[in-house]
Amino acid sequence: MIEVIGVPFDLCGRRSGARLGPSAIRFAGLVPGLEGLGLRVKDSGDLHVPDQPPAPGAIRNLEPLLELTRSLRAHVSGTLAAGRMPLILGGDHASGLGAVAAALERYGEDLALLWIDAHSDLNTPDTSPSGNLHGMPLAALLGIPSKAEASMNEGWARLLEAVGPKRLHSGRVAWLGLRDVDSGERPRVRKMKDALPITMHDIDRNGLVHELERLHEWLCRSGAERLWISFDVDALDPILAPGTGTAVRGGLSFREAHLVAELLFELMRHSDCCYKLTGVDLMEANPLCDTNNETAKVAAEWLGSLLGKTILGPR
Ligand SMILES: [Mn+2]
Repeated sequence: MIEVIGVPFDLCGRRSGARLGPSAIRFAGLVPGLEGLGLRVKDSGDLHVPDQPPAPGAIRNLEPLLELTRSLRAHVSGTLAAGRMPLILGGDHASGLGAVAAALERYGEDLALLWIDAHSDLNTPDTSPSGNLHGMPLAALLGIPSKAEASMNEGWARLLEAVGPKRLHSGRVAWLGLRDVDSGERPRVRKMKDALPITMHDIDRNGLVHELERLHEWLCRSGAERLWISFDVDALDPILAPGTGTAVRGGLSFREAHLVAELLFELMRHSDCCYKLTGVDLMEANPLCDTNNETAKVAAEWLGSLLGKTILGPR
């Protein structure tokens, strides 16, 4: 059973509008599409999110994110405990933090994270060029400390506390689609020797299938038995998916994106696959930047491919 949870929150991104993402993805036919694959889907609607930011503190809109992270973490803990697979619709990328935190709390070292994104999201308040928390969720999950001024560090520590007691191990993080990594993030990615950063350069150079095989082998070697996939629609090329606040050219094509989803499904459907899909989030779809809801349509179709849709039906 899949549980769809909308998180209409966009106070931690550069532009507002991603709060409309969950509706746009539902309008694109997500739920009937999944049901058409024979999957059981429970749509829990949208989580209540804080809509009015309080006076800005040292980190912009930290307070509403703290509240959201705690409530989403509690909700998704219940989803996982009930044996359902959470499918989170965002929202800016910070809005999914509580969901991955819930999986981390439940599975610990057994959890690996595939971060499909143009960005590495490894900033902390001291390295972020924009100060926007949507570029920091992975740093929060890893527990990377902030070395900024005291009030910022204190706010950051409160966010790490909201994530929970467990920290993601660097050997449990893979990226796919990287192409816009800030100068403060690059040394962090390089330092994470046991992580797997797959950049657009790697995909161009070696081919997507080769890179996915490398991902599969890395996952099996990691020992993690649970996989969470976080998909930021800015991983896609903006020609295909213009509806996002942080578009970066040179992203995955329509066919490449579907190949990622189809191959992951093919690998994970085998009972002897060493890892199992435990949750998915689909973030940063912003209908205010979109054309005819194209980005949400691609997102809904992509989720269909990840969960078993193929061109010629079941094999
Ligand atoms: Mn991104």
